[in-house]
Amino acid sequence: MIPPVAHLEIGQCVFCALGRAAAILLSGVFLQPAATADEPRATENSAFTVRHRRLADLEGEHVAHAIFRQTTSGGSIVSWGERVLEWPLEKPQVREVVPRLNDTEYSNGGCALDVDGDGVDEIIVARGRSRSVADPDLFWFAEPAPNRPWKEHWIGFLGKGNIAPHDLHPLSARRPDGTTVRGVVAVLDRRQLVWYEIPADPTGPWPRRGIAELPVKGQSGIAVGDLAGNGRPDIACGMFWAECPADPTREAWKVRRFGLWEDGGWGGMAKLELADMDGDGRPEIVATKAEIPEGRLGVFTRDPQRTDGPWKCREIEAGLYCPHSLVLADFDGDRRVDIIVGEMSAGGWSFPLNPRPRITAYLNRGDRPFDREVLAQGLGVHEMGLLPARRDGAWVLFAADEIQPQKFPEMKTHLSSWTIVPRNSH
Ligand SMILES: [Ca+2]
Ligand SMILES: [Ca+2]
Ligand SMILES: [Ca+2]
Repeated sequence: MIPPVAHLEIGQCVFCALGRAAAILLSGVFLQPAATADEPRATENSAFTVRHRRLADLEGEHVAHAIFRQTTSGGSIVSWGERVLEWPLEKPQVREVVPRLNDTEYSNGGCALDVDGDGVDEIIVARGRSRSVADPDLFWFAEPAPNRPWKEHWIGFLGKGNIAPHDLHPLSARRPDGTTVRGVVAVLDRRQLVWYEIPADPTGPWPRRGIAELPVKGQSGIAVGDLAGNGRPDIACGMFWAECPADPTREAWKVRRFGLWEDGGWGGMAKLELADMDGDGRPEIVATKAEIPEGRLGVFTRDPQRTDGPWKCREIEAGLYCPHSLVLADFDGDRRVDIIVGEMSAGGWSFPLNPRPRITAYLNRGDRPFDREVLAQGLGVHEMGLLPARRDGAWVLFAADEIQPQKFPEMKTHLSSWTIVPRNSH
């Protein structure tokens, strides 16, 4: 049994729903000022106050990923690993929406996407055998009506072996005839970039297309955006990016390297996000070395004089432990995009336990060094997410840690949220 969620103070937040012109009023997770030992004490120099709330204790259950989903009533947090769970934001008590199935588990990579265009997000994720998600199939899961059991739809067989997508992301591109192709891009076996197109009848199999085999294995992390500056959705993965051609369904995608992180094969296992960090109108690639101790955080900027060469890397931090969480937004409201990074308690390989995993904000000060502030300490996070922006200027992060019971049987899974309130908003 999962204990019920602790008391939550329900607040109001406003955000733009996918594809909707009007903002929607959403009852959000807005937490009572119940400080825990996990939060560094705010000082008069702190940019934020932070309120932590444990949403669920899941004991030894494996949670690979938690994500925000747009629902009919506003939004929810959805997690997957051994099964699929959901916490509606207006009443954040856990619901099992897809039960366990025989010795199968769900992939790290997955996304929320409105597959059928009704304004409500479905979940797209792979399922395969055992914790390694071997021989995976890709599915989308839909809630047919509020509080009804979810329905499973098969998309396709991804392939044999331990190739489950570490990352999977929505991808939408225009064809030369003006029509739009919608679907998802996934990285298989940390090397193969493939995409699946939503067909006219999304309940049937989805056509699959290869995008590229990356030149080096061990690449992960996906971010999608216009990196070439021609309005098309390019795909960054690991230390490479694939340039979307004029006809994304018929022409070849060109793969280039943007970063030189190697680290004996670990450096390409990144977490990536895109944003215009310097305000020049072009996106940068923000990256962490997600899977290793001594992980780095850097901002990669394309050199307009060397369009084919590696991008300039501005290193922001070194010495992070498995920084497998990276979110970008203007957290302090000064119109510059800031960075929040979260560390894990234990990576998936032979590394020691991290006794004090941190969630750290890096506040963008333009040409001056980023201001650094530890927001929380003591609970690891993996694939941390961010709820949609609120009108009151506060932000809500949420995440579970990924336990490694084969090495550290005492590790337990928790789902938590952290409300961070900029001091200058009050
Ligand atoms: Ca939908
Ligand atoms: Ca820029
Ligand atoms: Ca800022």
